[in-house]
Amino acid sequence: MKKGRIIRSLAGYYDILTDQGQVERTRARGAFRQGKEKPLVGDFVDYESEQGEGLIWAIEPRENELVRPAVANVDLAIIVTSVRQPDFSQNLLDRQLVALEAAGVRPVLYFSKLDLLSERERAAFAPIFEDYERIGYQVIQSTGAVQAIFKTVLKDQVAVVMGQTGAGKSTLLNALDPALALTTNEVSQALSRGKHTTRQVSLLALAAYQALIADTPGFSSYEVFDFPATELGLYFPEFRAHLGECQFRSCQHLNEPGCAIKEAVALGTISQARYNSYQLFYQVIQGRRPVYEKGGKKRRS
Ligand SMILES: Nc1nc2c(ncn2[C@@H]2O[C@H](COP(=O)(O)OP(=O)(O)OP(=O)(O)O)[C@@H](O)[C@H]2O)c(=O)[nH]1
Ligand SMILES: [Mg+2]
Ligand SMILES: [Zn+2]
Repeated sequence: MKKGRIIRSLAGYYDILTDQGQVERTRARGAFRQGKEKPLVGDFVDYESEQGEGLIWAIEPRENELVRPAVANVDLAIIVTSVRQPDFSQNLLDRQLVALEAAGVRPVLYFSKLDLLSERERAAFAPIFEDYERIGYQVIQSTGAVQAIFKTVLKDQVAVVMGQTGAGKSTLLNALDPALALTTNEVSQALSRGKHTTRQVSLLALAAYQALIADTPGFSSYEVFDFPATELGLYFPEFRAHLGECQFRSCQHLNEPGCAIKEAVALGTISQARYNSYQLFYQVIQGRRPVYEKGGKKRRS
């Protein structure tokens, strides 16, 4: 049995990077194809292969796992958010942040297309960037010294870029290493045809950064909340500092009296926009009805 790491999956085939730096193409054994557990890009696997034909036999336990994009065992995720084309959506950004916090993957925020803004428009974004920095997130702007900053951020890391279709994920990776030569596309075309320029997740070597990084297909909406509403507050890092300070131990920070979170919002130490996201996501999770599957197992829709 050999060991390696899945760096690409396409139409039932998995490309595995070996310790020797070679790539071997395999399939997954039947149990994986039928079962709930599926090999993911980033997985460490045990496999057999001979003359270009191989089978994955076992997946090693994962350190973490993202549903969207589908990757496992990453140290950090770069959320690529455009300020224009497509327009900035704080809702979409916060959804991705919550999903990453829940999965235990460290987020880094990259804002693209700042060059498309006038000076005045750019100034209007400054307080938004500061809010995220105050929470403790690293914020990188496309007009900054992008390569130098990412040299530090990515060193020895396994990372994934995620974000809306056309946000500029592949463009960023090409800027970090032109040798990648990833295909990028005009946003107008991509959005109007509902087309993704990047169609698969693949883990690429950024040699100059001693990093592996996954380019992924973008999305137009992001609906992944795989936990009960009562947990939501845990995935807003700026709330954590106040947990335990509310009058009621079970405070959900909505309408309860003596809520330390709402107090912090009133004082401005927690941003109103982030609190709005919290309220909205709470309703989204609560409004979701459990789906009963055959066998009486309960699953969230
Ligand atoms: N002006 C400007 N254009 C950018 C910037 N980043 C990306 N673009 C353009 O935005 C378009 C979409 O970029 P892509 O890199 O293909 O976007 P993507 O996120 O990889 O999109 P998908 O693969 O479809 O998910 C391309 O035309 C890029 O040239 C930027 O910082 N400034
Ligand atoms: Mg792309
Ligand atoms: Zn509270």
